[in-house]
Amino acid sequence: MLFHNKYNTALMLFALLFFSCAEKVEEVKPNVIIVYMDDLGYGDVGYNGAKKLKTPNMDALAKGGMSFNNGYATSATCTPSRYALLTGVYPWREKRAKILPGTAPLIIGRDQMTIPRMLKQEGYQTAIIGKWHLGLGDGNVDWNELVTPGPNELGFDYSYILAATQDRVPTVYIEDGNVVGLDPNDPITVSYKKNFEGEPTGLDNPELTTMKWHHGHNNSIVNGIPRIGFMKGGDAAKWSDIDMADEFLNRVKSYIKKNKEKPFFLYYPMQQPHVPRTPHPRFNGVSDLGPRGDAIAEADWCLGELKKTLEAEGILENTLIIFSSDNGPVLNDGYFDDADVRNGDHKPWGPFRGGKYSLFEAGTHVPFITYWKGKIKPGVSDAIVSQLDLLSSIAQLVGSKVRTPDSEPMLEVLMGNSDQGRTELVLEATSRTAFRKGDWVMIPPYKGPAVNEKVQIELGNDSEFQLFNLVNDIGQQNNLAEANPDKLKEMLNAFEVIRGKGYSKTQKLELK
Ligand code: NG6
Ligand code: CA
Repeated sequence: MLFHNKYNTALMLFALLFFSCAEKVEEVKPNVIIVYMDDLGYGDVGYNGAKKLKTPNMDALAKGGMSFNNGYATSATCTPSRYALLTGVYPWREKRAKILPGTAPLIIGRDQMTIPRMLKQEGYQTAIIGKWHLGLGDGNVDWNELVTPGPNELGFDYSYILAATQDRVPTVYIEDGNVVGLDPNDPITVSYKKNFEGEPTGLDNPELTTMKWHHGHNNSIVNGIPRIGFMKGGDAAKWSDIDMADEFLNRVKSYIKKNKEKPFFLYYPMQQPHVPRTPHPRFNGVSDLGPRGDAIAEADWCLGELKKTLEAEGILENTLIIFSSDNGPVLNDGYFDDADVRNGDHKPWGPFRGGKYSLFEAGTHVPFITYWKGKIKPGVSDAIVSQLDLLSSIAQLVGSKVRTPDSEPMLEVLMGNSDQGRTELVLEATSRTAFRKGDWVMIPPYKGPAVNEKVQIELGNDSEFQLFNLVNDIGQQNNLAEANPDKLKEMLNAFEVIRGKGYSKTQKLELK
C-alpha cells in the first residue's frame, strides 16, 4: 500500500510540491538580452572611473547588477569577437574571422551551434537588431535579391541589421535578408575592388564630404561621409547615419512589445562609438569630448530606453541583460572627428595599456555587466569572465545541454553566486594571440610595429616574450619574462596546450 503512514504522505506531498514548482520554473523562462557596444573601452563608463563622460544608464546597470573587473571580449577587433560570442568557439580557430569587408561571405557555418539556435531549441523567439559584421551570402551577393545565408539561417527568427560596419558599404539596413526601402529601378551594386564609373569618392571629391577622412575611408561618399568600399545605386535605401541609433532602438522597442508573451532572446549590437561617430543632433555637445563622447551618451540613453521599455511591459524582472563591448577603444580610427584632439585626460582604456587592435589588455579587457532585477544581487566581481562563455552559460540558464569545448559554463559566476571564473583565456588581436592565466599575461614574440602610428595605439608586438603580473602591474609596464623564466615556461606550456604551436611567424618561439 502506498500511503501506509504519515511519513510517506508527507514525502509524497513534498515531492508533488517540488515537481510543480520545478514545472513553474520551466514555464517562465527568462528573456535574455545581449547589449553589445562597438569599440567602447573599459574606461569609457562612469562606473569604471570616467569623469568627463556621463553614462548614467550604464552605471545604473552596473550598480544594480554584477559588474566584472575582469571581463573580456575574445578579440581586440569586431568580427572575431562577434564570431566567438555567438558560436562559443575561439575566433583563431576560424581563419576567416578577421575584420570583414561588406561583401564577405557568411563565416559561421550553417550547421554550427549558435546562441540563438540553442535557444530556439528551448522554445525561444530570437532576434538580432543592430550590427552584424559576420559576412552574408556565399560570395557574390546580389543585394537586390534575398541576401542569404545570414542571421536567419543561424537561428535568428528576425533580423534587422547593418551588414558590416557603419563606415563600410553597403550603407543600407537589411531586414530578414531584404534591403529595406530598395527601389527596384535603382539597383545596388557594391565592390571593394574598384569604383563605378562616374561615382564620386572621398579621394577625388573632398569637396563633397562633410566628414574628412584621416586614413582609409576615401571610397564612396554617403551622406557626406566617405566610406570603405564602393557602392552605386540604392539611393532610396541608404540609411540616415544620425538616425541609426533611433532606428535600431525603435525596432528593439517594438520587438519587445510584440514578443513579450513568450520568452525571447534579443541580440542588440549597437554601432556606437565606432566610426563614423554620428550621434543624433540632440546629443551634440552633451559630452565635452566631441562626437565620440556624444555617441557614447547616445548609446547610454538607448540602454536606458531599453530598460524603461522592459519595465513598462512588466518584464524587467524576468529578463537577464548582459552588457559588454566587442573590443577596446580607439580615438582616431580613420576620420577627423576631434576624438583625439578633445580627449584631454579622459582614459577610454582605463588603467590598461593599448587599445583596439592591441594584444595589451585594453584591446580585450572591456566593460562587462550582468543585470537581472531581483535575481542577481548587486555586486562587483573579480572573476575572469569571457564573452566566449556566454553560449554555455546561457544554455545552463535555460536547461539546455548544449556546450561547445571552448565555451565554459559560467552561469553561477555571471549570476554573482560564485567567484570561480575562468582560470585561463587566450586573447586575440588581428590574428595574434596572447594568454592570461590567473593574474599573469604572456605575450609571445611577434614581428610587426610596436605602435600603429595611424591610430596611435601600442599593439603589443615585441621580439621578446613578454610576461606581466596584473596584480601589481595592471598597466603592463614591467616585463618579467627574463626575471621569471619558470613562470614564463609554465605560461607558454599551458598556452600551447590550447593554442598548439606555430601561432607566431616570428622565428624565436623556443625559450632560451
Ligand atoms: C579598419 C578601419 C577602421 C574600422 C575597423 C573595423 C581603416 C583604415 N580602418 O580597417 O576604421 O572600420 O577596420 O572595426 O579602414 S571593427 O570594430 O569593426 O573591428
Ligand atoms: Ca568594434
